[in-house]
Amino acid sequence: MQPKVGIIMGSQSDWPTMKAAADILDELGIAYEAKIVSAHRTPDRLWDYGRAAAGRGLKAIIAGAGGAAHLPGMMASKTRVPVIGIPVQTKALSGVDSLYSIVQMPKGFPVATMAIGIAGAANGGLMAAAILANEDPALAERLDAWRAALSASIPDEPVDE
Ligand code: RP5
Repeated sequence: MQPKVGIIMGSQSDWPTMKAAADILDELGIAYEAKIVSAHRTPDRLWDYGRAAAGRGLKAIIAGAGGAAHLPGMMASKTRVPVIGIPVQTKALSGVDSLYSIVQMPKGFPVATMAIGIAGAANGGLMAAAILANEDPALAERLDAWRAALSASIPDEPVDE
């Protein structure tokens, strides 16, 4: 199936985080691809990916990186496909470095920045699903059902554990 969402990350070491986005897309039946595209180590790959993204039919790109996390912003500069940024949690600065690198985009090239780490990656998958659901009624129903199931799983009262 032609991928509708691109999941890209700066390194193999980002995959345990970014897999949370892939898991959500799997749950919702959304076709995606996952690629290692580093702003620093493979800049030509980044450029080629961004140049081709819209023409290949990608509707959203979920881009995760850690530390000096330039990947989401550089990708946003290269394509009009919406870029969702995932700040990967780092050892040195706990991902605050990643967050600041991704969120502080100059006017003109937005990156929809999620929370640091796995929760942010999962929300990135949900954000991509919401973007696609605007034009896909069947997906909209699946997303509504997913959200309703999450709400239903929350107990009314706490228990001693
Ligand atoms: C970034 O540097 C990557 O996104 C990763 O989060 C971080 C560390 O990469 P590795 O040294 O683990 O490959 O470019």
